[in-house]
Amino acid sequence: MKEGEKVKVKVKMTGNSTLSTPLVVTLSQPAVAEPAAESTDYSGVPATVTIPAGAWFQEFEITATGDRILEESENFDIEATANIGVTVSTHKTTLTILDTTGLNPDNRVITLSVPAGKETETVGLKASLPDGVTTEKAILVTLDHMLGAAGNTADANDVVTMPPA
Ligand SMILES: [Ca+2]
Ligand SMILES: [Ca+2]
Repeated sequence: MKEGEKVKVKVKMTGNSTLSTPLVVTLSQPAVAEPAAESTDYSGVPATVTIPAGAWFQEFEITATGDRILEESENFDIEATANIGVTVSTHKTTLTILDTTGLNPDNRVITLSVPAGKETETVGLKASLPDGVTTEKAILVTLDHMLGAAGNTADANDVVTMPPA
């Protein structure tokens, strides 16, 4: 599922024979390995669902949170447990939330800005993501000094410290 999207989840009995009495199914979300979705990344998973008498499934809807956070595609598990007679039946399924923030190339632009500095002044160089976009993991920005490039009228002798490449 993509961020901002809703998906219907069906909790169903194997086979398609209908139930004579309602069946309460407990839903839990066991921890998963990284990259794991946090609880803020999606909503709509109820603690229980009841498959009504005369039916063999029940549905609910999960919404993946739309955000402006650059992150990995993240997983979460839903485990369904029900007591069917004397048997405890368990089934686990994995859902993946696709990070649409990072799929949009406009959100992956790094802008370098540096104020004009007079000789003897120290100026700070800032690398930034587009307005409102944040990242869940650190982004390593590699700098190329481009010494000698056309248009570069200063050279390494004009600065005391160079930003690390
Ligand atoms: Ca996340
Ligand atoms: Ca995102």
